Amino acid sequence: MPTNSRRNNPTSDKAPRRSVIVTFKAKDERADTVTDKVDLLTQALASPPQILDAADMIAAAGVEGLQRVAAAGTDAEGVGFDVNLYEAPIVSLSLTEDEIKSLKGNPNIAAVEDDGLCYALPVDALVFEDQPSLAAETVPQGLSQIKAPPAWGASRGKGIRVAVLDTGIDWTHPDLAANVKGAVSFVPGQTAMDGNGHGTHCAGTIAAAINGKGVVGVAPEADLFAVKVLANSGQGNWSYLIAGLAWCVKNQIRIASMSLGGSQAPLALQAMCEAAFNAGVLLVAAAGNTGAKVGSPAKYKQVIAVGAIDSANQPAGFSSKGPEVELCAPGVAVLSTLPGGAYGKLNGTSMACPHVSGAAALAWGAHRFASNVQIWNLLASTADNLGSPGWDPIFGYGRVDADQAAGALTPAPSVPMKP
Ligand SMILES: [Ca+2]
Ligand SMILES: [Ca+2]
Repeated sequence: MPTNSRRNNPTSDKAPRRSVIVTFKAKDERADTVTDKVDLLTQALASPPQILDAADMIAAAGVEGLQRVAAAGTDAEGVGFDVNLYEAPIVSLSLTEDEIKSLKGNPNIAAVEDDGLCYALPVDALVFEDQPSLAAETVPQGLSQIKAPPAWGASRGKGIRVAVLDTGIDWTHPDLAANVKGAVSFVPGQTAMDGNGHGTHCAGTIAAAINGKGVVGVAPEADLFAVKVLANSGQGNWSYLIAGLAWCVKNQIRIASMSLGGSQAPLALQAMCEAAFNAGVLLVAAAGNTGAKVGSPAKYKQVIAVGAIDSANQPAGFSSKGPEVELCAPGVAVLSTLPGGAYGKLNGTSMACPHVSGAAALAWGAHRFASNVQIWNLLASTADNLGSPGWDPIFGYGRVDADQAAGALTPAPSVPMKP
């Protein structure tokens, strides 16, 4: 069980509840500048909410720990999360209409927004042909395309902490067991074990190990953390993602890989992304699979929006485009790991995103004292241009180039994040 279960009183009334995200004013701007925000909520509500401190959720470590602690997850429906960051004073919880109405008039509170759903972003079913060898390492085509293998002399991303905010990771997979260093679930009632396949696939693209069999990831010695914010169904609440990002900030995660998105995100998510970015986390997200507008969180300036290309460097038809696109990477027929020791190919900007996360881990492994902004500048300034010269709304600054990003001298030229 996570620690710091600050309120544990089951709600007793039967009025219908819905999940909301409450953003408090900055502490010095509140009517009550002293009381903790969870205590303010408790005072304002008839029935005390059950709130967990997002950052204090304990990640399991080691194989035994993963099996023991991650198996717990959060056990209750209706549990909320407290984000204790100055820039993002956010609490998510389930409330009745009367409670929502009363909080909207509370002088300590900036906004009460409806929670909503975000989604994993693969576009279709699995393909199981072209299984990798059990006797030799298979380098997926996309890795060659972004020039990851030539970078491995300089960096394999050793020890760089990468969080996969997704459906979990199968940490028993032979290609992932060595690199999954922790797992935590923000999905009530579900453990961080991947019951979907999406998170395990993304994790393999980032850091499948060099172990003489199966596949290899872009940064084969990076440390992976399964931060489960999507249920096994492939969808999750925005509040889980906000809590997962708060956990990343407090747990020294360098790169947050978000192969997920949606269209109606609360403003609290943007505040959380800004806070995480300002705290030094590099945020990478799938642009979206609608072929139209870039979704959230990719569209935020502080988040790298990654579009998808095929093996011939043509844009994938499903890849969302627009002024927010920052980089592109392979996202068609991407071979990676699947639960149960399996392998398969998936399509989607979900698959493009982890190529960039892995390249960022390689760059950080070669430039260990760089900031997230400097890593972004390395990735953007060395990207291989595709399409029209310079930035464009389909490929962004171009296809990520892991070899150049890891090998380039710092400081790299400053490149504006979009839009
Ligand atoms: Ca392998
Ligand atoms: Ca962006």
